[in-house]
Amino acid sequence: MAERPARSGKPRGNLPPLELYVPEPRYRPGDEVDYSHLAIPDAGKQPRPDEACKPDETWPLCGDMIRVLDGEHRAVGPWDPKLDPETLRRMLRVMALTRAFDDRMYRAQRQGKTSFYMKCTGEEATSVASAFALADDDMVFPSYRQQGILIARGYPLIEMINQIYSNRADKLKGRQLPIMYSARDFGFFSISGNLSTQLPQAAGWAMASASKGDTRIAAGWVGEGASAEGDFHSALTFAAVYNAPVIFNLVNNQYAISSFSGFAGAERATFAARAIGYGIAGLRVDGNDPLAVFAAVQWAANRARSNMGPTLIEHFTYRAEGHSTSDDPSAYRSAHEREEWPLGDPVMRLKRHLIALGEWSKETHEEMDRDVAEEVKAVAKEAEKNGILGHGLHHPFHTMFEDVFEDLPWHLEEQAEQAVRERRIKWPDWDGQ
Ligand SMILES: Cc1ncc(C[n+]2csc(CCOP(=O)(O)OP(=O)(O)O)c2C)c(N)n1
Repeated sequence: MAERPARSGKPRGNLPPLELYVPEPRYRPGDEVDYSHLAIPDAGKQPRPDEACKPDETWPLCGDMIRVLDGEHRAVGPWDPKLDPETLRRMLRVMALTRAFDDRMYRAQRQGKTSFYMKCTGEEATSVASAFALADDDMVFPSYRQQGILIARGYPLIEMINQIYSNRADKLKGRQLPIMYSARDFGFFSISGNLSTQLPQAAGWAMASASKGDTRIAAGWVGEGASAEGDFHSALTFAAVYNAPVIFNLVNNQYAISSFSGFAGAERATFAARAIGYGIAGLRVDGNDPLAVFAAVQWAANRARSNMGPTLIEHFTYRAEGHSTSDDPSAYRSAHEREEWPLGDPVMRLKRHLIALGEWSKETHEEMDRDVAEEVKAVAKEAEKNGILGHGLHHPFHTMFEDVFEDLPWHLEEQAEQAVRERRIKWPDWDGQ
């Protein structure tokens, strides 16, 4: 019989002591940045399998990177979605508007008009181009960095700003953290701050859609950090088992607040590669190439809509700014990362493509930038008339007890009773429930 291990915790014989590996980011503040270790394939070289292919036929695309825009700003290869110039210009405008919106709201936070904001700078393509590839009534389960989807779907900017200011006109009555929008009529599920909940919800909604014989599909978004949550894995399992018509978008922007992607497993395998273990299709796409993002999401949408099942798409991108207004990335990463990022900027890449096509110019671009900045400024001023942070309570205090339960549960009734009794709140018609 084999000898039982000693209990002392000391190394036995010549066995090496066990060790843990702790990932270490390549660059810290002040470091020079060299991204030559990243394999960035040439645009146009990735094969485009049939949308009805077996999941494991997508395996090569889980390690490769789908790219359409080449170094000369031309659209090349089998993934070129061949969008007409008008659609390209609309896409560019929505991305520019999203960026202008982010810039204005970031400043508004610094001016004390709201407590919180999160930008998606550099990642606009992952939401805007995706939204362009989906049908407007497909249901989306976004995370907090997909404001571009709402903007692409034409949701009024003023509603977004009212929500950010938690003011009188905020449809969510100040009950959600700023930027946690909810827009049922736009097929935009309420944003939850709890990471990764989006994916099981998207899988569940897609299963319901299929079981009702509907034609709408679902799409969810998570960051690479959030993919380390159990919910991510439950969602992929359910979707695989029931062949749910759903797209899982994993936005790998390299960071989860201050944790680099290595802590979510990026050093071991690509995030797209996880798809194959679940038996679903996987694609890895240059997330800063709007045409590649559009093409990948369109592929996955066609696949889901024709009952060929779910797809996991890894959007390889870079979070160009801080995690949120509460974050200072200069404390944990090199400032050179942004300028050295080898995949460029999605807005600039689409701009240059349109110019290369002869469908755009430097001047029209500058004019558009002025227009979108003016548009956001005017809407923000309008929204301010409904109030901003610090202008008192915009919703009567007692509304905190309303709208959640049809009948107030006993413990909340007790709290409401106490609040009224102690005159801490004014509740004009209170007579107990
Ligand atoms: C379940 C859960 N755990 C932790 C947090 C705190 N938190 C908020 S955002 C964030 C980072 C998420 O990073 P990632 O998923 O990569 O998305 P990104 O912010 O980069 O878009 C963390 C840890 C949370 N909101 N929910």
